[in-house]
Amino acid sequence: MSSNSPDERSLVLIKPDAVRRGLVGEVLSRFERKGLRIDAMVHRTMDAALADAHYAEHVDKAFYPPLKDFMTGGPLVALVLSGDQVIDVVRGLVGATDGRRAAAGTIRGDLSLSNRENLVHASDSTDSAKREIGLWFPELG
Ligand code: FUP
Repeated sequence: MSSNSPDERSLVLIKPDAVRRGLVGEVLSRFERKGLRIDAMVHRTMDAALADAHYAEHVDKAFYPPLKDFMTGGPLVALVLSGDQVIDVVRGLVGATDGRRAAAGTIRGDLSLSNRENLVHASDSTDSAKREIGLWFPELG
């Protein structure tokens, strides 16, 4: 990346469990205090088609039907974060997938006790980020 390239972007979802538990501010503040920028943000409910597209790599897995029910079962907050190495930085802040195993100090490690209701989604690569931002915020494409 050249010095005048724009910073990297990540697509983040503050999942329905976080909204239900009143943790949106807690999660957002961790990203803001780290120094990341919020480029876009929307409160919405994921429908079935968006769930299938967003989780394309998981649709055939046994855990997908309950995951889809959870993710479409209430409003969430979708955002685009930007900053230096934002994809890896956010994955570090979020922690391992299973909240029971995630390290203390991470969002999941501090606030989730579940492998499904784990509060946050964050893009895992630049290709995923591009694809996911296209799904959630096509106007940013
Ligand atoms: P992550 O990138 O950490 O969000 O994890 P994955 O892409 O591996 O999984 C996506 C989501 O599927 C997780 F956030 C939660 C859900 N999941 C389950 O419900 N059960 C599993 O065994 C694994 C993942």
